[in-house]
Amino acid sequence: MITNAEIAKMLSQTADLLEIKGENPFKVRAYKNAAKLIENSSKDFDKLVKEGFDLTRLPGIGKDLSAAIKEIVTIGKFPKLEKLKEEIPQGLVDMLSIEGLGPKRIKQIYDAFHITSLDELKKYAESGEFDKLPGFGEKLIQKILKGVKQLKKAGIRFLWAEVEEFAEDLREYLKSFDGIEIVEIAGSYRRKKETVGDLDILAVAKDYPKIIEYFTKYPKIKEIQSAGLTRSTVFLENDLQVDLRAVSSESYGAALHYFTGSKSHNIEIRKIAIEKGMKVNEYGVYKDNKKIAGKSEKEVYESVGLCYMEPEIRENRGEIEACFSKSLPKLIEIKDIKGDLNIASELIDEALNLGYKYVGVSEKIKRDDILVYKMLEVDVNNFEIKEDYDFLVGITNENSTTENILKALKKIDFLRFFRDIKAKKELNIDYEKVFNEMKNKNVILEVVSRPNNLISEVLIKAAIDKGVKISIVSNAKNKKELNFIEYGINQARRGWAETGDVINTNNLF
Ligand code: DGT
Ligand code: CA
Ligand code: CA
Repeated sequence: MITNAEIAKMLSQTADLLEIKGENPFKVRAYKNAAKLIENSSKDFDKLVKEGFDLTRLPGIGKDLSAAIKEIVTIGKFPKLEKLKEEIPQGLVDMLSIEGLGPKRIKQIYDAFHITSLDELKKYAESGEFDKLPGFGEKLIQKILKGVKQLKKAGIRFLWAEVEEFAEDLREYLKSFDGIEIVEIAGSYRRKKETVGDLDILAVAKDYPKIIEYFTKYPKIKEIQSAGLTRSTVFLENDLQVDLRAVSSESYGAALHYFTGSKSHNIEIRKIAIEKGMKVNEYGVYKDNKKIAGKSEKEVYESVGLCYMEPEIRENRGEIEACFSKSLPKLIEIKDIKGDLNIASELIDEALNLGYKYVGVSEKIKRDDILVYKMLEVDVNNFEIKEDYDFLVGITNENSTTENILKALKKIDFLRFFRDIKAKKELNIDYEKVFNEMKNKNVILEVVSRPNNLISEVLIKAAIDKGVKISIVSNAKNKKELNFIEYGINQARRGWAETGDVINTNNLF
């Protein structure tokens, strides 16, 4: 399912890129108009296409655009746009998101100086070169410089686990403010997303301006970008951006809902409210201009006829439909975990201390107080088994192919997928085929909890939907890393995992 907004965005991006390329202005205009038409239409274009509606009957939609829209709906992306993105230097595409720089000005700058990166853009803007260009005044140049700065910061994302310590320390700091009522960290941090762009903190306090002032005195702040009466943005020592908003307790629930996101979840909720003649914003839920909810999140959801949804699943991936069909998952929790099937052998005593009933290690060890399984790890690309084992764990690496994996699935009991989040590297395989075969052969998906190696929640969900079971493991090499399991659980929750989907929640294993 693709939304009108998403289709419109692809078409308008295509128009921008065509314009930067210097394409025929009529063509550019046609794409822009189509984007506007779709964005403002009350009809669902995804549905229109699927019902076989003849799009050329709409004003301004010719044969080419009709084919383009059909392609977008059918395959979820627009190949022409992908191709344009490949042709046009990334720097120029990035410049489009700078306020004040549209395709015309970007082309103007490119034609004059052949600039293709943000760094060059900054250099030229600072050196006064742009003064020579018609229409480039001091105000615009300052805007461009501010935009470059923001864009560069926006590019940095942190692993959730990397910001945890900072976030929790800051939470404690704010909680110690005199007169504080509530502190909550919303945004992607609350949704436990594997990476976090910035922190969005909400505070309810009797004295608004004073909490802002107190916040800006947090010792780990490197730079204060802004500090107003009710909101402030700062950068911490590690370059992490933090936004703080002071809100009233009357609208706390609405603010928490709004700033927890995700944006696309919020948009869907607002649509549902509108259908019922209501309005939802960060201050509350309104009907006939009267506020009917806002104090708690639960109230916000219920007032528009929806169920409360856990932050981890607020990604517009079917949670709203699941609420309507009463099939929302009851997400797994840390207390459900009964064992950890991937730890270093030296950690068995620690695991016992955690209350685990069984563990998996790489050696054969016999103990009376805890069940110890020998997990033999093999490279799926090529392996021979020469040892005894209890379970065989197939390990993939960057070069593993669908074929390698399908072959290995005949022998292995567990499968671990390669992923390096920071390096943006992951397997390029046919996951659907692999999950189907895992289900057939009863092979368990091993979810490694190392923050940089977490399998994506989308894949966890897809595997579970096929009936594949998962095992959440810490992969701990030392005592501290046994707690990594929390990250794996977060990701599994984002993948809609329930206790029954996770094998190491079971006592009898
Ligand atoms: P991040 O920081 O990139 O990891 O992701 P988020 O989800 O924390 O996003 P952020 O920090 O830009 O905004 C925090 C929340 O505020 C977001 O999840 C939803 C809400 N929000 C921000 N902008 C918009 C918007 O334009 N429309 C709506 N409906 N909600 C928004
Ligand atoms: Ca955020
Ligand atoms: Ca933010």
